[in-house]
Amino acid sequence: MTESGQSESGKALIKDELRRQRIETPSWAYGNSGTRFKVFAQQGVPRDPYEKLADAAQVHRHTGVAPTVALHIPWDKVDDYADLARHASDLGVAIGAVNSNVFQDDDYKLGSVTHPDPAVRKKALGHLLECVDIMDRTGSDTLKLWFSDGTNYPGQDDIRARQDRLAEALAAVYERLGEGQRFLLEYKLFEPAFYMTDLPDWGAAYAHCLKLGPKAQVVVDTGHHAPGTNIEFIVAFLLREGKLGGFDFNSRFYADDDLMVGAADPFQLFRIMYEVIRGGGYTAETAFMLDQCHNIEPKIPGQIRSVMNVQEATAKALLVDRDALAAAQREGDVLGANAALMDAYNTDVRPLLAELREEMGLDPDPMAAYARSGYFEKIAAERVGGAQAGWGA
Ligand code: RM4
Ligand code: MN
Repeated sequence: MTESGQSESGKALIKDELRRQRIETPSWAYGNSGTRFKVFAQQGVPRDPYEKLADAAQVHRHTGVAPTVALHIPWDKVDDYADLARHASDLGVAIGAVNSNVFQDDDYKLGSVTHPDPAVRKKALGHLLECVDIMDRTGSDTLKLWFSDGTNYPGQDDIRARQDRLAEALAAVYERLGEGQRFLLEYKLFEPAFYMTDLPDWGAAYAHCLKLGPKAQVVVDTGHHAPGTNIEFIVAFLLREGKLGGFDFNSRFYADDDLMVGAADPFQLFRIMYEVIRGGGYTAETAFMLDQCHNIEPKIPGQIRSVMNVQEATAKALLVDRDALAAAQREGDVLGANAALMDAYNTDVRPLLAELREEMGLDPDPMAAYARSGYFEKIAAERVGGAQAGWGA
């Protein structure tokens, strides 16, 4: 492709792959967010799920590859979900994964589905099942389960009993899934629990999913690991086992920073995308979702930039000369193999993506096109009054 030699037909194939990529944006990225110190309100922020979908539609309009929007319940609770789905479709998008939320209620102080009190566990399970009802009504095929469950102090609760309670709840949700529906189980090392988390890593999530069956898969949130974790290994492993359901993309410098994907470590994102492609995971089965918050930067452009970052990493991963890489690996040519990866990574794929966007009838520069569109000025003027949406609200 590279100006350095990729054939025109090779380039066309890469563009075809990029054209069919789908990246899901999260409804919560459009609302106000912040740290535990301060939420900085922004102008024009949506007041309800309908307005969030309208903002998400702008991201799709300018990138052409972001046609679905993840919901978070109860943040996106509405009276009529079929109506919300229709609204999405009128805007040219659709409802994606339904994210459950059993972490923002006083009852969940000591856990949700792992809580020592059966009444709290019942309430949490009720919410998860309600999320499947919402999937039925919106046509969503994916439920994303993240639990903040864990303990802060040694001895606080019984680690093993909590695993039993977790397994019981997961089995009940699995049972409730309909034809063509699945759940993605998310893990996270720590936070909000600081001593022990009930689903701290991919191994624990994998073991629970394996027991349940094919409708249970693991989702890798790139911000949920210890520093230095080799995430691409996890990706390769899970794909090989048929258990990688998708990604919550974001990037982090320290903890679960939820910054724009590809901002902190674009090389890591490239390595992940390479393993996805290598492992046959570049299909609709593997959900590429963003799970981000834009605390200080404008939100719609933050999402557009993130989508572009995923596209750039994907394009570079598609550029890897797999034959040359395999030959070098066979021959034990360490430097040659490393060079095959690095040549692709160091290629400037922006011209290729600009060309692709023009072929798709889009502006080659989505950031500039959005800025010129006047959408921000319009929402800033229109969305006055009412309560702005936010992840805490
Ligand atoms: C969690 C986790 C979930 C997301 C919430 C907002 O840390 O990443 O996927 O729904 O944050
Ligand atoms: Mn996540």
